[in-house]
Amino acid sequence: MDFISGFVSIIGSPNVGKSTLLNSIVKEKISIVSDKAQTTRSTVRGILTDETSQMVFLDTPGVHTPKNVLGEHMSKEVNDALEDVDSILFIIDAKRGYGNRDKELMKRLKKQNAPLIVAINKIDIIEKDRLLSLMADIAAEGVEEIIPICAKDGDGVSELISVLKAHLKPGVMYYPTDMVTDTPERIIAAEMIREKALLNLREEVPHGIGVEIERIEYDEKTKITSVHALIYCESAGHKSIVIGKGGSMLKKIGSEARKDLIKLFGTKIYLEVWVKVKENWRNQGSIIKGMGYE
Ligand SMILES: Nc1nc2c(ncn2[C@@H]2O[C@H](COP(=O)(O)OP(=O)(O)OP(=O)(O)O)[C@@H](O)[C@H]2O)c(=O)[nH]1
Ligand SMILES: [Mg+2]
Repeated sequence: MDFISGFVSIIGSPNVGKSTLLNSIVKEKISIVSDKAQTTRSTVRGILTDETSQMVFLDTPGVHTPKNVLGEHMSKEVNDALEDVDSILFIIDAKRGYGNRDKELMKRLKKQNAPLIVAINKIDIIEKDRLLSLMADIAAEGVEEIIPICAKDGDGVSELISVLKAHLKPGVMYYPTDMVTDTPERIIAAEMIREKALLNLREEVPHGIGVEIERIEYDEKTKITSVHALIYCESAGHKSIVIGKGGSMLKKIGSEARKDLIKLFGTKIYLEVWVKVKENWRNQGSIIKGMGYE
């Protein structure tokens, strides 16, 4: 049998569980997840390889109307991910239902020249009747493959992978067999710190957070990896919230991030985080690029 391979774009509104699904597919945490909308800012590739096939999943930013240069970058990431893919996986949040934004997106995705598969996520928090009526609404759009899933627990994920596999064509192996993502460690480390900031901060503060890794150094003698990071925020007021009373918030973000970094690097971690104010940085191309969003 010929080796089969292909690219699958994971597309959907913000917060529907695209990144949770990617992590569940590759069984590793490569894309950050939070309860805030617009968590993912650049496409993350997840690679699933077995003896006969390779699938490259593209976890894209949630589709929304851009309000700044960073938002425009995110929209471009979505557009790029729709070019030259072998199938499109449209994720709908079962709890939120099939709303206007999803209907608009459906129109756009149906026009693409690739098979469209819909996964209804978060079925753990809705009633069966509601799921059935949601499936009927989507079937009425002419979509043939609709798969209910719970990305968080992994329910339905292997069925979904089988459906997507059926759309692969004979092709090359794009990445080495043991590779799970092509995101550099430096970027994953920055994202892990940003995730902890997103999880701990509220209202408009998290949206204005950016993380840059200044240096990563490994010391052979002590076997400690030192990670030097900068958290950018948009005002002095936000900075004092990020630091917290007596440094408590920054300490919490740092200690939660350190746990993920230990897993990522497989060593002990010394983490140093500084907070800097950069007003309006989400409209400054050079800073956005410095954070790896390009
Ligand atoms: N109950 C439930 N919650 C889920 C499920 N999948 C994801 N979530 C939650 O939904 C929220 C958003 O998840 P993400 O994976 O960050 O969503 P996303 O679509 O990548 O979001 P953006 O990157 O902002 O577009 C998080 O709080 C997840 O824990 C699920 O199957 N069930
Ligand atoms: Mg995401």
